[in-house]
Amino acid sequence: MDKRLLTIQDISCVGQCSLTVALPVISACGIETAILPSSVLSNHTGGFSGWTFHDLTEDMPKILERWLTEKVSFDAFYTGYVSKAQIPHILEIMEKSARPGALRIVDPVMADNGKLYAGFDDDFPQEMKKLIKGADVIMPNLTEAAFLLRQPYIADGYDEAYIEKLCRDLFSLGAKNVLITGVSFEPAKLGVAVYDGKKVQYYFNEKQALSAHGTGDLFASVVAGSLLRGKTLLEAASLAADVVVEAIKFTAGDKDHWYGVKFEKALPYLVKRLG
Ligand code: PXL
Repeated sequence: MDKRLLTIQDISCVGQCSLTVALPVISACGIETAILPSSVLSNHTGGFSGWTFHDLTEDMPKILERWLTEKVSFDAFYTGYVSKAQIPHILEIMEKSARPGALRIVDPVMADNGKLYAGFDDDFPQEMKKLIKGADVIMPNLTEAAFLLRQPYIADGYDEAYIEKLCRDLFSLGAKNVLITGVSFEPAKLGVAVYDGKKVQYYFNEKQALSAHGTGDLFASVVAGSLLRGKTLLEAASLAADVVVEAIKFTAGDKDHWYGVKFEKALPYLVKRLG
């Protein structure tokens, strides 16, 4: 039977993030992708002056009930931008519709650059720990890692010992593998740290001048799709970082395109790299 992944995150109708990235990217990886929209927004909340927000929490148990009647099941779950109230529903979905050995991939989307996103309460990071416990892979950025561990956010000037302690502390929240994004030990390089409970491994690229919205979702989607294609976590993370760099290169220089990255143009590169 072919692998089927369920991704749970919002539809930001415009803005190249969350489901409008995850669905095409994971599909391009050759993986059947089912979606459960957590909410529908007119546009994402990062840089626009406002947005509409339609919450879909109430639909979650009804959708699960239908799926169970139809015997729908999944080989993997990948969660992104969700609300506090949705976490118990998501846990139930993962429990009741998992195929044997199903992967739980959790991107604890909530914050960046030292700040929680608009609409997330201070207690959200502690609720997110419920999804992290039992996850196979978690992918916080440095801000999210700090919020989860109730530590101050350190933007730069840290060393390997700091990152390795973050990895161990996040691992002790109950995730089997930890992937930290946005790691940089020297100004010209940006990369990721991957920890499996034994050793921390790194992958770096040349740092791009443009820091764009939606790159976290692009990264996480490539990781999810590549893992289901049988890549190791370090291979998946390295490919995902390379795809993000490609997408940024297509976007840089277009001032009108401030709201996201042109990931569509990096899809042929992704497909080629996956073979
Ligand atoms: O890219 C993360 C994300 C997802 N969904 C919505 C967002 C954001 C980040 O701001 O606003 C609605």
